[in-house]
Amino acid sequence: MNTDRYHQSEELYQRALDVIVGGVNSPARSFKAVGGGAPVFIARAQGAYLWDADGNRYIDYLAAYGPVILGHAHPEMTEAITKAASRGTLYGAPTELEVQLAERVREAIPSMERVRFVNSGTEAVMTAVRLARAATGRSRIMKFEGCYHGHSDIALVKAGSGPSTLGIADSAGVPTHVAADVVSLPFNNVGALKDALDRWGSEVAAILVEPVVGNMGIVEPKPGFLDEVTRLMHEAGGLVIYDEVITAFRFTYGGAQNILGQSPDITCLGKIVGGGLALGAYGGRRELMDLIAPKGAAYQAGTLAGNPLSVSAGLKALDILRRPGTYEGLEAKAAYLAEGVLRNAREFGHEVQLNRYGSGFTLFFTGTPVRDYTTAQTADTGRFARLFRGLLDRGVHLAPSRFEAWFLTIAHSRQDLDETLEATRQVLSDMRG
Ligand code: KE4
Repeated sequence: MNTDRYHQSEELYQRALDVIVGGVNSPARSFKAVGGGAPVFIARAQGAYLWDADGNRYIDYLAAYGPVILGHAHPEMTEAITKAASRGTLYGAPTELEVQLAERVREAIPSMERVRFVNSGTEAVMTAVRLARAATGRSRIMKFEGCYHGHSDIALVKAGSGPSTLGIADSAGVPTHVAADVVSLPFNNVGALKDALDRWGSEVAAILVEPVVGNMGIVEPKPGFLDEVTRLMHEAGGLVIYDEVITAFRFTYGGAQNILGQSPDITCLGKIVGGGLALGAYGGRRELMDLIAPKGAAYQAGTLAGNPLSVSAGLKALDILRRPGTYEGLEAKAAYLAEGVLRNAREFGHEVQLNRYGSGFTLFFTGTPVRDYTTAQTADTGRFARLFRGLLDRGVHLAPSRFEAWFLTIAHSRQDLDETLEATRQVLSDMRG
């Protein structure tokens, strides 16, 4: 690491290590998966840019793992949050704002006939699983290897994102009887699901699905796969939970389910729907959701659930994202950048796969098409780390993991993309051989 360039980050990292475990509040932010050492500590952000504590500017494709689709400190967002804060940030009582956001979410994602707001994607998924167990009277949960659904116990069995990146497929501290309730399956493999349901179909409460996977890198469902998942699960008496924490409002003004023609029993939201503040949501058919307290017996609560500050940010985010041309513009930027990155990689003889879906893409250093976690794991960690570091030194910030995506925002300009392509070209040229 070029310590002059990163001197303040190095200093801050040493201070952080003395008081925050691993120096970070989320393992995903550690640079462990890209050779270790100090992550860059960010001092401020604006539009498509981050500035670190040393004053270095970065074109940002991390986008805080997806939520920052509007770019940083969007002026209308800053105004909305400031105004909301001036009215008090938390009442512990219902507000019209959360009704408005719930109505907007349902209008965008009709399968969410009833909605509940929580504070994170983890909470949304954790509660959706509890709801599915309450609705079916069953406890077994199925999920797909390499997918990540937050850090609740049931989710941390063969998880994606951080745990995969850090090689912690099953987290310490998850009781064996909890892990035993979870069946992990290969994504895009109907046969494996059929076999699992032949064995456990009568015990299964639900299956967790990232409809377009973001946590093993971007991986699309094969044609017909999601239809089969729903058909087989319903035949077995289980429910389908779509984890749209990354995908909701990322690819369209709604969920990936809208694009893919799906209608899951329960949907989980996070990231973008909170406009960059702490907000998650889950929702589904009325008769299912009515099982949640105070109407039903399944409990979910939270001091900050649906708080007016986060909800105000969420409403403003949806206002801006709803404007005509938003998603077409994001898609065009991502296509332009992805094609350029792929062209550069091939020009210098790198064996790569590039999976793009809408405004997110992942470059895998492998000659194997990436369709599931097994094939995603063939991506070379060392080469990704060299790309990551080389781009960081040239002012481009990706997620520090081969299992994440490059995310575009409405703030990225053509010049940003061209600067990124020049930096990528230089790094991929240096990486030859
Ligand atoms: P949060 O609890 O981090 O808000 O959401 C958990 C979650 C649930 N479902 C999906 C599909 C997710 O991708 C996530 C969180 N994503 C990771 C990165 N892919 C967040 C990064 C981090 O944990 O710091």
